[in-house]
Amino acid sequence: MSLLPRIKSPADLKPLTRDQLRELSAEIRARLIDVCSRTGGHIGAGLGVVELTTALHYVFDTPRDLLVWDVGHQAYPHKLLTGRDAQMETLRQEHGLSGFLKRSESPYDTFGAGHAATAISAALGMAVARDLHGEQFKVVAIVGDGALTCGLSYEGLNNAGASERDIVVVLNDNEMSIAPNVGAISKYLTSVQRNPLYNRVRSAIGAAVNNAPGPLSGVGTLVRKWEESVKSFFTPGVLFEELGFRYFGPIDGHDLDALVDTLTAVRTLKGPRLVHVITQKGKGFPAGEHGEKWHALPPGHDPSTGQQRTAPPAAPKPTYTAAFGAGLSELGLERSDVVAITAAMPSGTGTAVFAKSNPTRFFDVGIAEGHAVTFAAGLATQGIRPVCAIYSTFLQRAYDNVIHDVALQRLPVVFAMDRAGLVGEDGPTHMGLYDIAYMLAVPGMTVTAPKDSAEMLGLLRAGIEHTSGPFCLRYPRDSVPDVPPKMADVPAVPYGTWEVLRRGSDVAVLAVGTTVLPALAAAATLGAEGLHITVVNCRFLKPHDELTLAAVVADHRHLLVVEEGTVVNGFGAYMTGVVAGLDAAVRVATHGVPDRIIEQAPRARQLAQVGLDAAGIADRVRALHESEAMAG
Ligand SMILES: Cc1ncc(C[n+]2csc(CCOP(=O)(O)OP(=O)(O)O)c2C)c(N)n1
Repeated sequence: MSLLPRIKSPADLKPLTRDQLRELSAEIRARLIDVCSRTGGHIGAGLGVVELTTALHYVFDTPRDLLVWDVGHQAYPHKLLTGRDAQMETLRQEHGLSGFLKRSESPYDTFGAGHAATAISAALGMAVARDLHGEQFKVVAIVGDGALTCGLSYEGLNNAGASERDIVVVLNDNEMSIAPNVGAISKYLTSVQRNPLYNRVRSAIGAAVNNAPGPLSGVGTLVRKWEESVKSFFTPGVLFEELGFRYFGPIDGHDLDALVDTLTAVRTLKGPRLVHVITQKGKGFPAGEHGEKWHALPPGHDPSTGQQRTAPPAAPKPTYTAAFGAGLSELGLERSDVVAITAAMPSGTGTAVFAKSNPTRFFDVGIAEGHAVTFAAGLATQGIRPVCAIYSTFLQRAYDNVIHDVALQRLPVVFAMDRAGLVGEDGPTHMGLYDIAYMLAVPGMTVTAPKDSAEMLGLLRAGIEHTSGPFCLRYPRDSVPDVPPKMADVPAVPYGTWEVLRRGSDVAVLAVGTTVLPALAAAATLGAEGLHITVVNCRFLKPHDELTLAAVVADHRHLLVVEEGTVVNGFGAYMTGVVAGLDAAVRVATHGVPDRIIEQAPRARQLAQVGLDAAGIADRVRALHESEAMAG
C-alpha cells in the first residue's frame, strides 16, 4: 500500500494522475477486503463502487460539494477516502465507525442513511437550501437500481425533474438489490443495457465525440443533437429525460477514465442530470464476484472462500428468521390460501424457503414496504391469507398502509416483524424498537410476541386462523432458545391468552417476548434471596388476557412490565392505563428500552446496557421491592 495512507482527505486525490487513481482504487479494494475479513460488514456494495467513489471525490470538491449516498452500506470506500482509514478496524463495533452514514461521524457524511431511497429527496432539499442561501456548490445523490423499486425515489425524481435545480443523480446499476433486483424498471434498465444495437450506436457516438476537436463540452451542436435523438430512441435515458433529467450513460462504473471524463463534463452543466453507471456488486472479492452471497459477511471470514475461519459450534442454534422461514414454508404446503410477501428481503426474512416450496405464492415486491402492505390488503379482500414478512424497522415506512388499507377495513393480514428489538451492529437506523408502540395504537390490530420459536410458530398459526382483522408477531435478531418444532406439530396459541410461568407474591413481572426467559432467570435468582416473583408471559399484548390480569392484580401490589421496545407508549404504558382502571392502588412500573438513541454494539451488550438481561431485570425488581418496603 503506498497511495492510500497518503490520502488524508479528498483534497489529496487532486494531484494524482489517472494511473495513480487506478492504483489507489486497487489499494482501496484490497484494504476493504482485508479489513472486512476481521470486522465483517456490507462488503459487496462497497466493492462495487470503488472506482465510482474515487472518481466522485476526485471530480467534485467535497465536502463543499455534497455527496448524498443512498442506504449508506456502500460507503466504506467513501469512509476510506474521507479521513477514516485509521478507524476502519472499528467498523460496526461499539464506539466505532458506523456501517452506514452518520452526520455526527464526518462532515463528508452529508445525510444519515440506513433505510433505502432517501437520497434524491434529501439531495433536492439541499439543492433548494443552497439556492435559497444564494450559494454555489453541487449536490450529487448516489442511488442503486434497487432504490428505484421504491416509490420514494420517484417522488424525489418527480419533484427534482420539474424543479430545474442544479442536481446530479448517479444511478449505480448493478442489477442487484440484496437479492437480484425485481420489477419492470429493473428489466427495462437491463434490456437497454444489453441491447446490441444500442451498443453499436454508442460506439459510433464515442468515435464521433473522440474525433471532435476540443473537450466533450465543445462537441459540435450537430453531434450532440444527434446523440440526444439517438439516445431517446435507444437508451434508458428516455424515461429519465421525460422526468426532466438530462441523461448520461450507461457508462462502465469500473472504468476510471470514463467515470472521470463523464463526471467532469456533467459537473460543468446545470439543471437535473442523471448519470447511469453500470457496476458489479462484490467486484474483486477473492472468493468470486457473487453479489448476494457477499452482500454482508460476519467478522472473521476468509476472503478467499467467504467462509468463517473459526468453525461454528457443532450444533448451532438456528435463528428466529430460519425457524420462521421453515415454519411458514410448511404452512404454505398445508394451506393453499397462504401467500408470503417480502420487500426485497427474501433471505433476510427467511421467506426464500417459502419461495422454494411454494413458488407461485411468493412475492418479492422490491424495496416497497408501503406497496407490500397495500398489495397484501388487496389479496386479503379476495380471501387469500397474506403473510407480510418485513423487518420491524422497515415496516415503519408502511404505517399509513397498515392503518388505512388494512386495519380500517379489518383485513386479515399477518405481519411478521423480524429484527424486532435491539439489532446489534447495524445500529440506530435498523433498531426495531418502535413496533410495539406503533402497533398497539392501531385499532383492531392483534399484537403478539413469542418467548421462543415454538410459540412463534403457534402465534403464526393463530394469526392465520384469525380472520376478523390484522395480526402481528414480533421476534428478534437472535438465535432461538429452544429447538424449533415442525409446524405440523404446533397448535395455534389460544387467542388472547397469557401464561403464568411462575407464581410468587411480592412483585408480578409481566414479560413480553424475548424478556420472558430472562425474567424467569431473574425470578430464580431473586427466589434464592427470598423474594417471590410471579412471571407472566404476555404473548398477546393486544387484546390482553383480562382474566389472568385481573387475577394478577388481585394478588399483587406491584407489577413490573418488561419489554424489548421503547418505553414510551409501549406495553408498559398500555398496561398502566388498563391496571389503573382495575385497581388504582396497584402500582405499575415499566422497564423497556429508554427513550434515547441506542448506538451499535453486540446485541447482548445492548440488552445488558438497558437492563433487559436477567441481571438487569433482577436489579429493577429488587429496587422496586425496596422502594415499596420503604414506602410501606
Ligand atoms: C426501506 C428499506 N428496506 C429494505 C432495506 C434493506 N436493504 C438494504 S440494501 C438493500 C438493497 C439496495 O439495493 P440498491 O439500492 O441497488 O443498492 P446496492 O446494494 O446495489 O448498492 C436493501 C433491500 C433498506 N435498507 N431500507
